[in-house]
Amino acid sequence: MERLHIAFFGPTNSGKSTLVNAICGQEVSLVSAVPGTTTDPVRKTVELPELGPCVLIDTAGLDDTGILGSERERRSRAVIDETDIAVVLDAPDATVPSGPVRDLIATLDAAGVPYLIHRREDSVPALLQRLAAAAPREAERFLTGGLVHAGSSVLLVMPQDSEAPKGRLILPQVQVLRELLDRGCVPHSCTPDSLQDALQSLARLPDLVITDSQVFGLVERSIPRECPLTSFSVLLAAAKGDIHAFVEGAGAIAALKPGDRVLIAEACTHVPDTEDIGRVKIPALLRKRAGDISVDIAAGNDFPEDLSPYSLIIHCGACVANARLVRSRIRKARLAGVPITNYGIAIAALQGILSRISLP
Ligand SMILES: Nc1nc2c(ncn2[C@@H]2O[C@H](COP(=O)(O)OP(=O)(O)O)[C@@H](O)[C@H]2O)c(=O)[nH]1
Ligand code: SF4
Ligand SMILES: [Mg+2]
Repeated sequence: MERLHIAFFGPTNSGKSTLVNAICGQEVSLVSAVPGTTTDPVRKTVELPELGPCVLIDTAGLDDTGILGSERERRSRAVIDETDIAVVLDAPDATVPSGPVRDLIATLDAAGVPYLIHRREDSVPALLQRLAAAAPREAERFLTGGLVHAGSSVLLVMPQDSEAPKGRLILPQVQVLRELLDRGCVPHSCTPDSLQDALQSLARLPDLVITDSQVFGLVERSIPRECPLTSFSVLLAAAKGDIHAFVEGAGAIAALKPGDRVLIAEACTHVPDTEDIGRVKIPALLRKRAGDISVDIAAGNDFPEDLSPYSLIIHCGACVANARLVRSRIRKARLAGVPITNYGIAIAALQGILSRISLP
């Protein structure tokens, strides 16, 4: 289940950090009467009885230059992209919303982010109740959607190469595995090297094969045509974002030509390694297809304001981000008229096997 992202916005010293701390019942952010104590957004993962699993995001104060001012405010504004619901505070003496708060509200409205106004005299339990009533809740969806049912035999192909973290599986693999168990399916797993052995050990063909997208082509060639095939990133793309927008966006790969610019957008700032899918593998595949294209990387919050230079945006699987963030980026891409796809879909398109993929 996705954590509800609740962000707290307001002028400096309006009491954002105090409120976040009161909700958590512990010191999360440094509270001080000195303006500007909270410089970077501070995230706190909490489980609230009224709201379930949440991420509370305490932001830097809006100052008199409004939300378009400093770098610090730019970072606060990037928070809007991942906000499911905002809590807006104002200066204690404000009787009508101050200029920066009006700007903020206009920005939230434009981004389609619901918000509540909180005043100092309002109690924390009352705020939590209002949040619970107003928070957008997505119907709980399965990553594997209609691709499986109770009793389905599912083969998971999971390379454990140098990119795989030592001693554990990555989150999408763990999530899918857990979901299959919850749904009464029978998951089997192997690495690409042991795929043939795995198939032979099964009494019948699996009802579904889910592979890491990096070895999609190899797996596709190794399993019978009638065996449904998808990838972890396709399942995640469908849960986080808009699979149809991504499939449509992947159509732009065929039109790429030398000199075009492609943006690789990553939702987090992980430390890339020599086999990094977004920084190494996808650019290599694109250049093999389209010649000398240039590739820009935007990590974490550095998603560019101006998307017009790009012929295509390829977003990561967003494993540690929420659906709201990916959807707001899809929205920005649409507004700029730039096609957007994601890693899993792009790789499948580059390998000419997009039509082979079963969508959840
Ligand atoms: N009286 C009163 N003081 C508050 C309240 N909330 C915050 N403050 C005080 O206002 C100052 C700024 O609070 P802080 O939470 O750091 O504001 P932020 O800049 O918006 O994060 C601190 O001295 C707090 O103790 C409140 O509800 N009532
Ligand atoms: S959020 Fe994106 S860039 Fe970060 S680890 Fe997950 S898929 Fe990779
Ligand atoms: Mg603060």
